[in-house]
Amino acid sequence: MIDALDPGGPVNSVPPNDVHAAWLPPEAFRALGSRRSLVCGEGTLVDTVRDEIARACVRYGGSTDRPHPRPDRRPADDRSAAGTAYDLVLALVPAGLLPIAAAAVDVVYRRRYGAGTLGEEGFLLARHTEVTVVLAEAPAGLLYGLFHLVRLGESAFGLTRPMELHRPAMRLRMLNHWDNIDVHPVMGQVERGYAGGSIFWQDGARREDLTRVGAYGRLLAACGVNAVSVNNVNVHATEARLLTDRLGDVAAIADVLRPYGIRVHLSVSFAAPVMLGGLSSADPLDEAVREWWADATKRVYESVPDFGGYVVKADSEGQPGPFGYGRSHADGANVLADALSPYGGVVHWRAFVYNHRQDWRDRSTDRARAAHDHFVPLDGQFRDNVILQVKHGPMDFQTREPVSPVIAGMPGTRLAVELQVTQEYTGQQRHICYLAPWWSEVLGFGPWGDDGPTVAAVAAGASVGDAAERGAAGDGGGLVAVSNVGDDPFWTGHPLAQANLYAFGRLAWDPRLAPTAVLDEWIELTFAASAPNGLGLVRRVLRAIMDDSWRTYERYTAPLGVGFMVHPGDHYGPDVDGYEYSRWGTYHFADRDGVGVDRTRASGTAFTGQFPPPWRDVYESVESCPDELLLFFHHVPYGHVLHSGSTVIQHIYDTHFAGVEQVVAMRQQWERLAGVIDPGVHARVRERLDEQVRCATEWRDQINTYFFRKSGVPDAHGRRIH
Ligand code: GCV
Repeated sequence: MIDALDPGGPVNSVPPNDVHAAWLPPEAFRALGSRRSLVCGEGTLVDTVRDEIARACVRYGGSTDRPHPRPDRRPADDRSAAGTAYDLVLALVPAGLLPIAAAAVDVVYRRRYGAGTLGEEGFLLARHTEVTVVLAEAPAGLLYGLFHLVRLGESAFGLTRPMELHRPAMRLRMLNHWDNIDVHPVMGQVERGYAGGSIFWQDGARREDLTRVGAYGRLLAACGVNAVSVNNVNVHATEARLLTDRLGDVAAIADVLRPYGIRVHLSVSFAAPVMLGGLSSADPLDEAVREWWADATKRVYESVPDFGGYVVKADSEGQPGPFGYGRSHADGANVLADALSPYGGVVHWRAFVYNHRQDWRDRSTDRARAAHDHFVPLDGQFRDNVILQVKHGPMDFQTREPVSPVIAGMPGTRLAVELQVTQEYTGQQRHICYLAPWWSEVLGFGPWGDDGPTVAAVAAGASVGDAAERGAAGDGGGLVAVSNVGDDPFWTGHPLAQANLYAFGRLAWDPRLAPTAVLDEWIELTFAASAPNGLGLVRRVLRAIMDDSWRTYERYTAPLGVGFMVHPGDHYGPDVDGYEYSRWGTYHFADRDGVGVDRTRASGTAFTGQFPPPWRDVYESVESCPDELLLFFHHVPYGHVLHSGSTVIQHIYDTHFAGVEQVVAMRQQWERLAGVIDPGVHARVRERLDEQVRCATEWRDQINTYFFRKSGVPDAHGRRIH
């Protein structure tokens, strides 16, 4: 828990005292707060930078100045009014006269990169004549520069530093909240939320006190997120009204997030013209419907001038959509896009459209194919301000899936890739599962092979390598993720799940960052208060526990990419046949001879044909298909020999025994931190690790027993199977 010091001022976004400080404990600001700094520039976000530094200075004895109001009275060198030299200058350029060090860095910047290179969000960091200088051309850049300094700590003030230019690879770095205003009878306050209630809504109303939302905005800015949608994509009756008579709630949230450069977006119902406007239809080609959207959107911008746009789940899992009127998803998305376009807003239109009432006997329908079948024929038909939001895998955030072929299939459409930070299928924040290694694999994947653009480049709308060199994000749809935050004192239920939220923001800013480096950053910031010797131990223990935790989770749950062996409904814990005879299109087809889904062109659903070369052929062939996806693409006998040399059945046994052993080892490692870190954090993680050991054991025993009973093949090592 933090001991917050707040000197007042326009920004009051430190979390309340009973809320964990996450990656911004006061100690993370020690290096900044003990320096003499000058902040040059005007505007809300520059004020935020000033307030952050001022707050740190109150605690750590530094000082912060504004430029002298009369430039002619400015000291001739980099000295404060009190006559002492500045250690740090953060400046918006061009912004009148700059202190000497900053002016010198500015000259080099212009010569080397050219004015305008930093853009809306970039910043430059340099060290000149013992002064650390951060320059930006727009206020958001200065804010991101500030948080970069926080990450660097003392090393920002080391003797020398080469000049660094930072710009985000993705222009849009967005979190979707699946938060309901009313408590939903089945899904609760937050759908798939594992961290308590919503920070925005409570029992049918907006929370009066939005301090927590401000603190959230501050955490998000510090890892690079710049957009948040505030309500569930399943839009129920009360939530639909956020677009009209509850707009004041949206405006109040936007006011609190604005000082941290975060724009608010809204999930809307496609049927809003009927539900809210009293029209008889929501047909996107009906003129009255177009006018209704245009009017409603105009009123949104009157309340929230920097409103980001709409998020839409249409014709999906019971949500209304254009199919109801015989129209295409391009027709549907474009009517909203036209309404938003005069104000610069965007529509995030989700590609998660599939038949959720499938007959399990029907072998001709394959849910994995659905998004590609529906959307690829529409490529080129969407307006420029439509962003098609595609889940990274073709199914639904299973522990292992191939990359969705839609990402390679729509060169004429802006695409955003959707990740899931909330751990719906990855242990629900009761299990430790650091997701950055997985996301990093996805973002670095080349849908056209190793020589083509990566998934990250498609989402960025530019080559990511180029973006780093030239500092130019393209006009891609960016990265979106479902948030894992709630009103839990630790924000994410499991304190270590904070690392996933942090890592999402950092990878959206720079997808090339190594997951281990991001984990280290998070550890250094979050545990900054640990004694210097303690921090080394914390780093060693957390890396031992977290680095490989996604693969550990994969080992003890559904094997070889097959997916959906979870308990139906709540999706927690094992239930091997729970979805086997259901309507959701989620089957593994295990029988006495083998297991897996035949998605080949030769004999199955032909899903492999949705991929461009080389993957269409790599996945098609049982010989070349990667082991970890084998059962996603093929139905194979239990005796099939993997590339690893093991048989499928022996692999299942081995990984499940190993997975549980690894969790037990994680539990032991954690004990090394007793007395080293905050006791509250220690106790919460210990309690969750106990549950992880229990649940992993249950997974192991159910999976192993199920496949032993199906196959009759004993474990080669004679271990206990029930
Ligand atoms: C918000 C999965 C989840 C649903 C979620 C849906 C979606 O099916 O289980 O809770 O609904 O994905 O992404 O829309």
